[in-house]
Amino acid sequence: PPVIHRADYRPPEWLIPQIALNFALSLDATKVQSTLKVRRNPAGDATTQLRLNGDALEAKAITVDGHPHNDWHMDGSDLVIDLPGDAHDIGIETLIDPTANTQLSGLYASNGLLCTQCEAEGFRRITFFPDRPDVLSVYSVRMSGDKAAFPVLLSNGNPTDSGDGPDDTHWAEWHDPWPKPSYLFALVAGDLVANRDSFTTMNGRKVSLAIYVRAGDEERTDHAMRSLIASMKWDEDVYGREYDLDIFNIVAVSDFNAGAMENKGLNVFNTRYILADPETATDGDYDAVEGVVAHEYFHNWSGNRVTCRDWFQLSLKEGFTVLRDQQFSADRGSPPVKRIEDVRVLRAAQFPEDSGPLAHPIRPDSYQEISNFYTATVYNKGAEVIRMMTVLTGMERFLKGTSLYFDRHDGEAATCEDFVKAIEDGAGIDLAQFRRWYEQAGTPKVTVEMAHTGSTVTLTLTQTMAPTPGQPVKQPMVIPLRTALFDRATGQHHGEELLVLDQPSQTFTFEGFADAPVLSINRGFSAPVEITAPITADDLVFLAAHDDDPFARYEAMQQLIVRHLVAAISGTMSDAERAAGRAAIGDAMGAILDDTALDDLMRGELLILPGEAYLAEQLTRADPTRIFAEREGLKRWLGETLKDKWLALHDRCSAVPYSLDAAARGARKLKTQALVHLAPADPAEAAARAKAQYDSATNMTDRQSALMVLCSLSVAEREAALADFHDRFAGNMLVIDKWFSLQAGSLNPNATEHVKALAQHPDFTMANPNRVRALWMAYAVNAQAFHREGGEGYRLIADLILRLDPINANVAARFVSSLGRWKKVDETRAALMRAELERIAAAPTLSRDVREQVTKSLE
Ligand code: HT7
Ligand code: ZN
Repeated sequence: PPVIHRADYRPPEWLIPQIALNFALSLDATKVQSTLKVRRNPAGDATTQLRLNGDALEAKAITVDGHPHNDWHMDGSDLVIDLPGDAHDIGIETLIDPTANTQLSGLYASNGLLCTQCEAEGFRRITFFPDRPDVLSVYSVRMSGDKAAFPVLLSNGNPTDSGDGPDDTHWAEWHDPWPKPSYLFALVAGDLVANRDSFTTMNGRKVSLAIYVRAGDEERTDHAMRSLIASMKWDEDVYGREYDLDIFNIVAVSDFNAGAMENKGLNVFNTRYILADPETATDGDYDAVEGVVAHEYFHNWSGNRVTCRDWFQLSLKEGFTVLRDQQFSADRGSPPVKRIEDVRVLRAAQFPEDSGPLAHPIRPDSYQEISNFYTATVYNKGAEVIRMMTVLTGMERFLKGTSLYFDRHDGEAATCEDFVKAIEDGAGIDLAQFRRWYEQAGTPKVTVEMAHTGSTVTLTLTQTMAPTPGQPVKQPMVIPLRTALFDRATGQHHGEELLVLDQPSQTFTFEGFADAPVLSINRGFSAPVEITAPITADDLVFLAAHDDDPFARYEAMQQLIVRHLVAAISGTMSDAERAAGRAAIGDAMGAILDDTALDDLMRGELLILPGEAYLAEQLTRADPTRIFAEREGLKRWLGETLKDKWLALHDRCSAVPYSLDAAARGARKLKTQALVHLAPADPAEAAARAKAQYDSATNMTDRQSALMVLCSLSVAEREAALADFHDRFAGNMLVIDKWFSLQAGSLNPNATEHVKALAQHPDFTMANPNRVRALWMAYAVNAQAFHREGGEGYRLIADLILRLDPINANVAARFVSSLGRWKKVDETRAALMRAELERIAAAPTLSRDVREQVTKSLE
């Protein structure tokens, strides 16, 4: 497959200032008549040919300036039309079958509903068009169809007219005044009901809001509506961004490849990120709904008003919008807890990407299939890179930069370089060297040495970065590290400083320390780097108890446990060292459990053990089942040693009534932590408590965590609870997804057998991405099951990829990275994983999506 290079960008040869689309809707044969106003681009290369992208389309009839036109040919799947002049009106008719569209890209059918997904290259599956984000057009849409099947007809912008047609049909017309790229086009037609509200903008525009769902689901949309209204207000208050149409519609669909889509004025969502009520959604689900609703809304400015010049600039909209949604959620809840959660996601999902075969910079240099670049690197590391700008400038100056960016590039298709330049100009900062964050893949490692002589402390910071595919040598990055030095005696520090490391190695000195201080570095996770620092276990215990930066407290606790587990996994630990390491962790956790000054949400964070993926990152190569066993062993030991505290905690928190406030959410989080630690230590006690919690649960958080614990145990209560859960929520797709993932992600030693049986369950289907992810993604990240001896887990995932690829290549390709981690595991497993990748590579037909990921994973 051809490789597309960032350096090869050329401006479009033709512009399409206007497009009129006419859809005659039907589930299996939708006729699309497209009329394009095309104008030669003075800035583009001269050509007499107009190339329009298509994918699985056939051109039925082509006109130029109203006359049938025969001077055209197909080049692969593209339509190439010979044009004599500089300005023409082109007419093209296509016929598409939405029901046959299992890829869920373009126009597809979902339970009788018609909807579109055009990012990144789905519009070319609807009609022939220059399907690239730097071609911006004003869209007028007319659609007609059966009134009973499609009572609701929606598109971008504002409704302009509607009426009845012949034979029980009706029609509607929509006009979007804002020029937009084709990836933001949307159409939805179906039988939907709306939850309606309104929002008045800062300049008095009254915006009608609607969230469309299937009848019966509308009661579960209030949280999404509250989140939308809060997002609209927050973007005005913080970034000065006002909404720009009279209506804002959201539609929730159950078949969707991703989380949601920011189409102009008509966001389309996976139901998972809209529907929430206490009985069916966990606290985590509530947060996810709030975050994704905000994310898509914020795209109205960071993505839609200012869009991307080409797909290499994806992080321009995604990294920035993730940062904006993270800032919003932090303001809505607890900033430190949100920061910890975001860092946990980065370490679990992005750090492994950066150290694996698919590593790429946040602005990639080349791709074969752009869908493969909607990654944690582009999204989450992209957000971290922009967050570092806020660390360097302060929020006030950063916002001057973003205002300049929005003003300067409003209505344009911009680049990451445009963004950086606007921050430089608006915030008054030089980001010349900082730009390397856009260029270089990999997670920098910073090693700290500390010396204390007289009253002077010297910190020597050294940065290194391992080679990544295509980048054997790295240049030094700009790494802003918020740092404090604590006096052991007073428990106070001498004021936080920002150390900016921009050389391979640099020394910083501090005066006024009679004794050697305790180092607290990368506070708030000010830079997305790995730190190795001379902080003893005692000092980590000190910081875990005393650091005034909540993130640093969490980090100290994590480091204390990471160091212990890494030594244990590496087999370099004596029994005495193991006992001493455990004792230090036990004491620190005991203190956290007893600390009355801590709120429960934060306490919950401090008690969570580092994840297996992050532990694996600390090791060059390791047996994943050993990581699992050591982590479980520590958990069991903590369960036994602190048993009375866990029991008391579970009792205390069980008495807190359900509400969505922070205290009640904190209590629920702690109940889970208590059960999780008790389960390996005293399975009978944990099972009894989990069963009682399950039976009396008034909400999904309590019910799900109790079921998770029961699921992990081989106890009689397990089967009964699973059967009850399935019966109780039969027909609720999102909750049945939980039923699948709880079993597939379970610590239960028989998880692989359970997964094989679940794949045959009547509720399982390969046609629904949520269901596929619920079963198979949960399994692929379940290390003890996926990596079990003999390679059965690898075979199951390879089989899945091969079967799913022809149905939904986009979703299939996302499973490849689990097999691509072979260099990080022991050699026996590595060989088995490689063999499965080779088996996939040898398949006679593979999508571009899977082929790219498999080929790169084998290199
Ligand atoms: N901008 C949206 C991306 C998206 C997507 C990408 C590939 C395939 C399907 C997709 N659906 C939505 C989501 C977002 O980041 O807001
Ligand atoms: Zn996004």
